[in-house]
Amino acid sequence: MHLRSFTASLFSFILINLSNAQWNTKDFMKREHSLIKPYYGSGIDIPFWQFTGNTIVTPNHIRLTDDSQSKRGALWNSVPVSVRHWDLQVQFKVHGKGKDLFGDGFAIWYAKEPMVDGTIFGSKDYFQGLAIILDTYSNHNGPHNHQHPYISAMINNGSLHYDHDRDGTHTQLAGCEAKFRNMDYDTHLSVKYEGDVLTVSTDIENKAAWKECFQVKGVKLPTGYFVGLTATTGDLSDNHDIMSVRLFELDSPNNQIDEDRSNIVPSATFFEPPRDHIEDPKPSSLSGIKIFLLMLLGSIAVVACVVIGIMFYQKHQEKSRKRFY
Ligand SMILES: *[C@@H]1O[C@H](CO)[C@@H](O)[C@H](O)[C@H]1NC(C)=O
Ligand SMILES: [Ca+2]
Repeated sequence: MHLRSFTASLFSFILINLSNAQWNTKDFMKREHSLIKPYYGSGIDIPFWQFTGNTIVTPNHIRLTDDSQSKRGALWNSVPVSVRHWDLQVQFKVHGKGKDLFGDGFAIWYAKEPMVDGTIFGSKDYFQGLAIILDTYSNHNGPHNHQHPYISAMINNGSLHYDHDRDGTHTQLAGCEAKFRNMDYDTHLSVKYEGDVLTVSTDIENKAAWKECFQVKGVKLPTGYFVGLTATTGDLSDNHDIMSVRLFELDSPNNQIDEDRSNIVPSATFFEPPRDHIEDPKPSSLSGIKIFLLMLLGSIAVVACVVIGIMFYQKHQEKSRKRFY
């Protein structure tokens, strides 16, 4: 064990015992990737962070969009993350006037290119990296396998397009429903990347505890990407507020020596089966046997009709004859 991690373990052991068994990771927090109150340093800049679009900084939150139409805001960390294993914890608040109609949502990024305007909740499509999307509005016109708001993860090496019409479901790794909107209390999300395992958890029920949303293994992300938060409104709107961002460095699992990840391409081994491929009606779904049986039934019906018709006609003819003679 390294001296540093030994000291860290010892320190956390003491902290756990001192603070009444409450896990306190403050000492692993990477200040250069975190955003906590007060946001401003000595000047008008937020140290380590850049923002753009309609983003507004107030003493209590950073508002990516307000509750009005066609807004777009972004907040990006200006220092690339060199830490290999991390836990990114975001305290946020999504709220607005809308009771049934609101949108569009926001995204948490670990991406190669920060501060690039685009169509995926305020950042670029065909991105490289990881997107955690908190989608509050269902753009899909058909039946849904899930409710909104919906949290999902997407890994991209620059080749995949996020399809809003299907709410990104055919490129997502995994997702979960999460009712995080219009809460009176604080809502939190954790994106943990440890080993090659991505775990997204929420704390949206005011229980001060993480609840797993999903976990995906086989996720490979390079070091040196940027943390970002972006949001958009369209015809529908919401306030998308960020209260704090904290990035904690985690020890490597099993204390292994980590391979160099600075030059790899983002990839994921497991994808969810695309929803729409299941729903789309298949024109050739009638098997041969079924078609044969249907045709057989049809011909029996036709024959029966003809036979009944002939019988009816003969009866009629007989009747006519009787009447004549
Ligand atoms: C990028 O991802 C796509 C789709 O997952 C895959 O087909 C392609 O081979 C990947 N390209 C690279 C360079 O990894
Ligand atoms: Ca959507």
